[in-house]
Formats: sequence, structure tokens, C-alpha cells
Amino acid sequence: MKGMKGKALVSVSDKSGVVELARGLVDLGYEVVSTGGSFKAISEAGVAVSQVESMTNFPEMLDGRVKTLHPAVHGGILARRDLEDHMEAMENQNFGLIDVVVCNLYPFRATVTGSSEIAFQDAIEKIDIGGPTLIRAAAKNHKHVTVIVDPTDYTDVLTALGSGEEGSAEKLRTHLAWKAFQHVSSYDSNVSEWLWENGGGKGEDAASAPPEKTIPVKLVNTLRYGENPHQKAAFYVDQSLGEHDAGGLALSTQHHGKEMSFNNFLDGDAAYSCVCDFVEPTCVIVKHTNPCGVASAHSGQDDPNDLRQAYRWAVEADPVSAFGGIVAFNRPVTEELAKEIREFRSPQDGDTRMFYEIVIAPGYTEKGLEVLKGKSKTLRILEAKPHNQTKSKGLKQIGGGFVLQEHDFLTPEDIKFEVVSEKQPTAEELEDLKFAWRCVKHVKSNAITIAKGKKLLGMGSGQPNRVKSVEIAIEKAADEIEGSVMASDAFFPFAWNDSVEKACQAGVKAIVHPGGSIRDSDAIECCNKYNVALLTTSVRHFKH
Ligand code: 93A
Repeated sequence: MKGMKGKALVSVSDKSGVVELARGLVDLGYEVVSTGGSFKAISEAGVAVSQVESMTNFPEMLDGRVKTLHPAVHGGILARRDLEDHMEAMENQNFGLIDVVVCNLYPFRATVTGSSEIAFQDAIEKIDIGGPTLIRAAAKNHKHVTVIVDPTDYTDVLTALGSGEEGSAEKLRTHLAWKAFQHVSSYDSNVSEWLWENGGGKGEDAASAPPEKTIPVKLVNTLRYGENPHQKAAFYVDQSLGEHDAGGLALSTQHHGKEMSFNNFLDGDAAYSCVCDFVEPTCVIVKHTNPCGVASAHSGQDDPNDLRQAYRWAVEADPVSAFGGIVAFNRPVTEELAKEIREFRSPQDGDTRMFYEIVIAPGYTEKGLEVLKGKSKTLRILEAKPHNQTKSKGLKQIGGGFVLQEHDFLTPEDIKFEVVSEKQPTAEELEDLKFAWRCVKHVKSNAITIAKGKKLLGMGSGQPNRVKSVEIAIEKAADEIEGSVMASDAFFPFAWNDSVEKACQAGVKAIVHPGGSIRDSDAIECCNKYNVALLTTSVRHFKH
């Protein structure tokens, strides 16, 4: 063995890369000490390693519940190398120093989410005690000790330890210590969340219990800035969902393009949440979190699954807003579609190729991805699984706290559309009403959408009065409005010379709103006068 550089304690549940790491440490001159399973993996690979017992003179006991919980271990980690009395105390006890701690924890979350049958006691046994203690001790003493909790850091750490550059090594140790506390805190959140659900929640029944006691989140990285350059920001993932349900933009894979920004995440999420609500092959284009273009492929086309037409329609709905927007699909992007996205020119001037910030889809064919990458260096290309909205919660911040709610996961399939006018909608109008309804849920309130032939013609969003949203939607729908339908996310407070009558006069032939206003009868009479169908849903879709 080369001259000893120090001691590394290795105790990992996730054994990936651990043999290579141990070999690297030994090559650098470290003595590697390990707990039972890790020792077995490393020694079987022929790498020099000794058991923790060699430090503690104490065997693992209580079925492994006590492996590393010993003063020889924790003294070795926590001793301050810069204090004489600490060093003296260590010598008096004949304890050695530990310079590197490699530890990741029992797979608690995977165990309790992986099987619904997991017995309470089995889960309890998966609560790691010694591991977090090692990690916290090493992270506390990071001035002298390197702590590694993530196998993807092994290579960097070996390089840093081998380089001998103290400045950069110290910076890395501090970063790893931060990561270590993140690891432990997310782990503890998982345990407390599980206990809450398994009898720890003071006995409230599910309906009256707070929806979430803790929400396990993991910091992924800091972002360049927030909504504006003067705001610092970071990106986290929600770890409350099991592998099966986890999806959505936060867990997407980026295949190409510039780094995601704060606004990219918000807009991308708005686009992908909206498009995933559609059953038919659909394209959604979003600007500033509002869908400005939506269209579905449908049976009227030569190929009802061809998204190219839907994509063109989505752009045509509002080419000015679509420029620089986010384009999302609920089907994989093929080569033909990618070419369309690459080449399509702004219908506004017919010259400029459309420019986008992001394209998001549940997949790409090999050629599709290749073609799309050729559109521009910066275009972010994301692949995401749909987000299971019924399983997770929506969180919004307010000054000094947060409010939490279930997602608005209702779709037209869950809703009864009741005709309240004399005029019945035609089959096509009913289809379009449902299409417009699906869109309106994703538009900021007061939300109005106007659609025809499964294509959004115009939308009005975010206006503090509904009639203004109606006027904006009518103006955008312009020449195509004759024979269209309109959806409103909440009831019409007024009808005559207001939202309903303006829509009827503009050429809208069917309208849907939740109903429930004291002036509902005005809306009905107005629609009857103009021979327009009026439907109610009894469901509201406010979005703030
Ligand atoms: O049961 S424990 O909480 N008691 C301990 O003293 C202890 N020390 C390390 N679990 C403990 N560990 C954990 O054992 C580590 O966090 C790691 O996840 C695992 C590695 O065990 P092995 O090397 O035997 O596979």
C-alpha cells in the first residue's frame, strides 16, 4: 500500500459505482473502511478494504441497526483538525481520523411507494439512522471532511482529491456538504410524510386532514434568474410522487437547446398541461402562460392523426403571439411534423420562419429529433411524460406562506353539458363547445375562448371584467367567427348589451358557461332571441 493519505468510510445502499470509487480512493493512497454489504461488494471486486469493526472493535448488532453508531467513527469524522485538544482527545482514545465519508441511505421512499403491501415494520426498518448521522457529521465538519451522497459525484471527487489543489477541494467540500444536508432533509420529509399517512396524522380522516403535512422537494439547480434578471431563482422537483405517477415538465428530458429559464418552466408547464388534457392529437402554443393557439387533428382530415394541420392552425390562431412562444404536442414528433415546425413561415408576413423558445412532446422519432435540432441552436427540445394531476397538488405562494389545492383535473368527460336554450347545438357545435371548454380551463381568468372545427380562433384572458375578455376574443376570431362557438370559464353576470349579446351579434352560434348567475335567464332569453344554443356545465374553471 502507498503511504496513507487518509481514511475513507464507505457505507452505501445504492452500490452503483462504489467499486470504482473505492479503487480510485485506494489508488490515491486512502485506506477504505466499510460496513457489511458495502465491504462485501468492494472486497469481492478485489479492492483493498477493511470492516468498520477494525475501527470500533465492535461488531454490527441488532440486525444492522447499529453499524457505525460508535464514538470511534463519529470522533474520527467530527474531530477538528485545527484544535490541539481535539487531536489530543483522539490520540488518548486511540481513534483514527476519517477524511472522506461516502454514504447514501436505505431506499425508504422507493420501498414505501414501490409496494402497497409493504408492512409497517418493514418500512420502519428502512428508516436509516446511522447513515444520516454519518452524513450530517461529515457535512458539519466539511472544512476537513469530504462527504459524498450522490454516485454521480464520484468522478469529480476523485479528480479533486487527486489534484491536490486545496482551494478548489475546499469549495467542492462545501458544495458537497450542502448537497448532503439536502439529501438528509428530503429523506426525513419522506419518512415524516409516510408516517403522517400511516397513523401519525392525529387520527383525522382523509377528508378533514390537511392535504399535505410536508412536501418533499429536491433542489435541482439554481436558475440564471427569475421572472426578471434582478430576481434570483432556483428549480426544484416534487418528490411526493412514486415512479409510476411522476411526470410533467419538471421531470422532462432536454434533448437540445439553451438552458431552461424560470419563465421557460412556467410557460412550458402551461403548454404541456394544456395539451395533455386533449385526447385527440393536438398542438398547443403558449405565450406568457396562456394558450394563444390550440388545434386538434380530426376525422375531417385525410389522415386524422396528422398533427401538421393542427400545428398550422395553432399558429394561425394568433401568429403574432405564437412567435417566440412554446409549442407542445400530445403525440410524438415525427420527421414530417419536425420539418413543418422548422420551415413554417409566419402567416403574418409569409417570409419569416416561425421562432420558438421550446418544443415539448411525449417523444420524438430519431429523424424528427434530428430535423428539429437543425431549426436553431437555441431551441429547447423537451421530452416529458404527462403529469398525473390527480395524484399531486398545486402550490402557490402568498406573502408569508403558501396555499395548496388539488389540481383542476376535470375535463369535459367528467362534466354534464346541459342545453338551456330553445336552440339545440348541432353535433359539430357540441364537439367544438367541448374543445373550447378544454381550452378555457387553461386560460387565465376572466377567460373566454372562441373555436370552430377544433381550432381556437380567439381567446381573451386575464381581464378583470368578462365583457372585455369577450371583446378581445371576438376581435381575434375576426373573419372566421361566423358559425363558431364560445366558452366562458365562469358565468356571465350580464347578457344584454354585454358578453352574451356581443357574441351572438358577432356570429357565435353556441355558447357554454357554468351558469349560476342571478341573471342566467337573461342569457337564455338573449340566446333565444338570436337563435343561439346556450349550454351550462355547473362547473367553473377559474385560473389565477
Ligand atoms: O441501521 S442503521 O441506521 N444503523 C447504522 O449504524 C448505520 N450505518 C450505516 N444503518 C446504517 N447505515 C446505512 O447502511 C447506510 O446509510 C447505508 O445506506 C447502509 C449500508 O449498509 P451496507 O454497507 O451493510 O450495505
